[in-house]
Amino acid sequence: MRVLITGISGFVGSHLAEFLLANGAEVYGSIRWRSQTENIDHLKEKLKLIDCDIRDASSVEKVIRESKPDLIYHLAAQSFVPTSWNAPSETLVTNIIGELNIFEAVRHLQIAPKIHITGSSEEYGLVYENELPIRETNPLRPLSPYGVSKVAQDLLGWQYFQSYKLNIVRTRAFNHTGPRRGEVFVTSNFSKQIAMIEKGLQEPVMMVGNLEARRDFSDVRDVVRAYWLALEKGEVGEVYNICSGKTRKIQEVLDILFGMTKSKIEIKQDPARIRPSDVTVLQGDSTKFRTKTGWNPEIPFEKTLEDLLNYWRKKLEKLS
Ligand code: A2R
Repeated sequence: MRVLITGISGFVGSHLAEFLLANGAEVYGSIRWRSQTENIDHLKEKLKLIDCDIRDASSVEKVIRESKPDLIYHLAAQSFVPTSWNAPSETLVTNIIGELNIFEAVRHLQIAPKIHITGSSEEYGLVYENELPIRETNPLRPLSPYGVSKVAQDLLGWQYFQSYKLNIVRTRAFNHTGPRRGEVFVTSNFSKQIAMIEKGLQEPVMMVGNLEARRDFSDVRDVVRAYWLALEKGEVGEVYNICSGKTRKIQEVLDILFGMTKSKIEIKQDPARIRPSDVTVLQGDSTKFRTKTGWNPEIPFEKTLEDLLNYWRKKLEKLS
C-alpha cells in the first residue's frame, strides 16, 4: 500500500506517518524546503519525502506522479484559526487552491487513489444550543477565515466526487491534541507554560484567553486511526464527524494540568488571546462514523494531557 501524506511534517502528519508505518504501508510525504522536520526526524529513514508547495500546481502534480499513491491524506494547510485573521488570503489560497491542485493532478494523471480531505469542526462555527451535539447535517456557519477555507475544502471534495467520481472521503475532526501539538494551540500552550515555569524559565504566571469556551477533545492518536478507518471503511462521497462527544471547558483543561505540577501558578487573562468571534460550545456527534467503521476513542483525556506536558518537559530538557 503506497500512501501519500501532504503536510507530513505537521502535528497530525507525524502521528499518521507513525501509524501507517507500523501498519506496513510505504509512506511518502510532501515537505517544503523550509519545513521544520523535528516532528518526523525519528522516522526520516523510513519515509520518502518529496519537496512540494501545495499552492503550486506543477509541484503538486510532481509529488503525485512520483509517489503513485493508493491513498492520499491531504493534511497540508494553514491550520491555525488566529493566523487566519491576520493572513486570510494566504489561508484561503493554501487551503482551497492547494486542494484543487491535488484533485486536478489526480484527474490529469488518470489515477484513482482514495483521497481523505481533512475538514474541521470550525466549519460549523455558530451553533445554537438546541443543535447540540452537532451532526453532519447541521448548517455550516463558519466564524473565521479558517472555517470558511475548511467549508470550501469540504464542498470542493463533494463537488469533485459528484462531477468526476474521485474517491473522496471527507471528515470533520473536532479538537485534537497530544504530543507535538503546536504551541499556539491552547492545550499545548498551557503545557509549555507549565514546563517553562517548572524550569524557572517563566514567572509563575499563566497567560490565558477565553476559559469559558467548551470544546470536544480527542487524542491525536485516536484521530489518525479514525483517518485510516475513514479510507478503509468509510463511503466515498460521504462526510463524517470525528469526535469524543464530550465537552470540557478550557478552565477544566487548566485544572487537570495544574493537578500534574507541584508549581503554584497564578492565572492572568491576556486580551490578545481573545478572538474577534469565538465559538462558545463545540460538541460533536460521531454516531455516523462509529456505526460505519466501528471506531471508538481509546485514550483518556488525562493521559493525553500528561503525554503532552511530558513532551514539553522533555523538549525543554533537551534545549537546556
Ligand atoms: O509550513 P510547513 O512547511 O512546515 O508545512 C506544513 C504544511 N503546509 C504546507 N505544505 C505545502 N505547501 C504549503 N503551502 C503548506 N502550508 C502548510 O501543512 C505542515 O507540514 C502542515 C500543517 O501542519 P500543522 O500546522 O501542524 O497542522 P496539523 O495540526 O497537523 O493539521 C493537519 C490538518 C490540517 O488540514 C488542519 O487544517 C486540520 O488537520 O485540522
